[in-house]
Amino acid sequence: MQAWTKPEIPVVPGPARRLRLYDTASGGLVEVPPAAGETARMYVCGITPYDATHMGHAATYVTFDLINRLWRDAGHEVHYTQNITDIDDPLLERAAATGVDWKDLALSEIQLFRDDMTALRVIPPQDYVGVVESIDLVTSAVEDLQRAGAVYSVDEDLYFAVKADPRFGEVSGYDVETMRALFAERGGDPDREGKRDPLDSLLWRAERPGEPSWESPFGPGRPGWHVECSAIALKHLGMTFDVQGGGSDLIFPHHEMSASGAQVATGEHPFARAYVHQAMVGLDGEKMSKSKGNLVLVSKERLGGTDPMAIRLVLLAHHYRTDWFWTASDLAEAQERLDVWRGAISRGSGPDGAAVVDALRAALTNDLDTTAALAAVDQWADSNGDDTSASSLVAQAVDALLGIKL
Ligand code: 5CA
Ligand code: ZN
Repeated sequence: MQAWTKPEIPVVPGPARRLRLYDTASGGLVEVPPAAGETARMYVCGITPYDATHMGHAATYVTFDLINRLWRDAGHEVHYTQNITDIDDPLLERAAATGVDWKDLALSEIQLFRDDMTALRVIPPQDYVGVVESIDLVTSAVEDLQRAGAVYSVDEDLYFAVKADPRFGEVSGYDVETMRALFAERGGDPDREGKRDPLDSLLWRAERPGEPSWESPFGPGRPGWHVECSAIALKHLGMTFDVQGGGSDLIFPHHEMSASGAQVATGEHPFARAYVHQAMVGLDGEKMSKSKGNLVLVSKERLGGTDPMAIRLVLLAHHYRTDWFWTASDLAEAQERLDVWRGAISRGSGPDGAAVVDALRAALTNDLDTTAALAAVDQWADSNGDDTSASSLVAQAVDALLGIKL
């Protein structure tokens, strides 16, 4: 699939720093990639295109965009892959409910997502890969799992046996009870008759009347969710890439299962060096979700005249590992901050620019401490000085590192 337009990224002078990120699997900070000069490889779980991008999605893609920007700043080449779950139950359900063809629904929501990402100045992935265009890839991943003895059938459907991976559970670190509850809540089927383990996950769903299906060595059907991300990540990035990313709602089962599937299929470990998760963004006390319908949409805000840079500043004002709720007053504050910053860079001189750039790099490479990064720019904008090159340097750094065009 075609991704979206790449924003311009200025090169910022001065010494860059290496990025450290919190890894859900180990519960600690890791430096990724582990060595200078390496190509940094990242897979971020993309949208299921049945509704428009909300602020939770935007927070997720902006968080991984910061990682991308910090890697580039440190001189790494970046290989970034993102999928689109363009065939899945929620998409078919929404299409049926609204009388729209599921393919048209997906295409229009993907286009809206592209426009939102462009407006938010998110760097596009190098590979933007739909599941529908990856059916052969997914079926060959299922065959790899069959060869590894990790597949069985229930009726005509194929399941991944989680017991085949001795490391199953290492991504989330959850106990079995928690896994079972989350599995039931997030698209799994722990109670289906005939399964060997309640946590075994669907790899291939045999054709059902009225549902789209594709030919495969296992008969007509469609892919299960988790194997699609294992297969796409393995094809484009290979094993042991640097960051597997998404929202914290994907820790279990999705990231646990996709890591396990890849590990069993290849016999290698680990799937990713760091599993990085954006905390949940909510509205009025609840997680924002397409299925609940309590959404603040990026496109609606944009069309209402909100500056996308103010939206991005709201997202950056919250650390990515803390859940938070979208409020109108946060947006007003972000707009005010944007005005102050824009005013400050139009001054002829200001306080030491290089010091702000270093403070920005120090904060962001420390597990994306965006609140400290914004505070450093606030402080610069609030003080006076005689550095005549400060304005252009700060504007460049805020653009390159935070993705905010002043
Ligand atoms: N297609 C799958 C991933 S393979 C999926 O989860 N799609 S999604 O459209 O539901 O979500 C897209 C991305 O936004 C995922 O990374 C998800 O974890 C993240 N996300 C969803 N809701 C929120 C939220 N309320 N806050 C933060 N991130 C969210
Ligand atoms: Zn995924």
